[in-house]
Amino acid sequence: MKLTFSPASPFARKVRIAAIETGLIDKIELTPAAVAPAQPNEEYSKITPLKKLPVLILDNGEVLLDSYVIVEYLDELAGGGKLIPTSGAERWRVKSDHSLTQGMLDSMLLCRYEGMVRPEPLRWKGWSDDHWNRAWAGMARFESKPEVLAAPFNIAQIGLVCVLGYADFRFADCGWRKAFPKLDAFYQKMMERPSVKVSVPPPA
Ligand SMILES: N[C@@H](CCC(=O)N[C@@H](CS)C(=O)NCC(=O)O)C(=O)O
Repeated sequence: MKLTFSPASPFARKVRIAAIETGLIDKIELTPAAVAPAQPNEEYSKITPLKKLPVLILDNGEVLLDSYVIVEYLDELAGGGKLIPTSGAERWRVKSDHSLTQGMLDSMLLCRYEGMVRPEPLRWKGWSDDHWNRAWAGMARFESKPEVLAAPFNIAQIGLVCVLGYADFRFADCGWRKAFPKLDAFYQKMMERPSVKVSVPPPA
């Protein structure tokens, strides 16, 4: 299998961590891809009309998108229940928390594009502030849920690791560690896992 990949992408990082944790990383070739808003990439658009990474290209040529689906696929391929509880209330709690981290990453990425990619005269501060506030409110939600931070290792925690790592990477001055000490402790603990440590985005 091939995973379209950039070390800067928090979504690709999530899949990489999930692949390591499920023992499938050796079956996956990380294929570098570069995509950005307002930059056409016809070759890549043939792989996915959304022109986003990551996608997983299966050995039979089928293409799975997006990171939310890919990690579910890997979990099933590894026998199920490794990162996502297989049934019951906990399954839906973990999936919902995973969705929350997904939305936080979407908002943070929009802030990044708005603040650093969009030409300055076209920027809309109220809009990016709104998106930043969503990500921040998501962090506050997780800070108030110690049971989520202490649960058996799961995909929502991986998503949260990617949120916090992306905050360090692109919004280094945002002050999340001070504002959210439980998330800070959580991140430090997660960094003890080789999968998390090896996938920290390189300095920009
Ligand atoms: N929902 C997608 C989001 C993927 C995404 O936004 N990827 C970014 C890179 S981190 C991207 O491809 N951006 C290019 C663009 O939006 O033009 C997923 O979970 O995989």
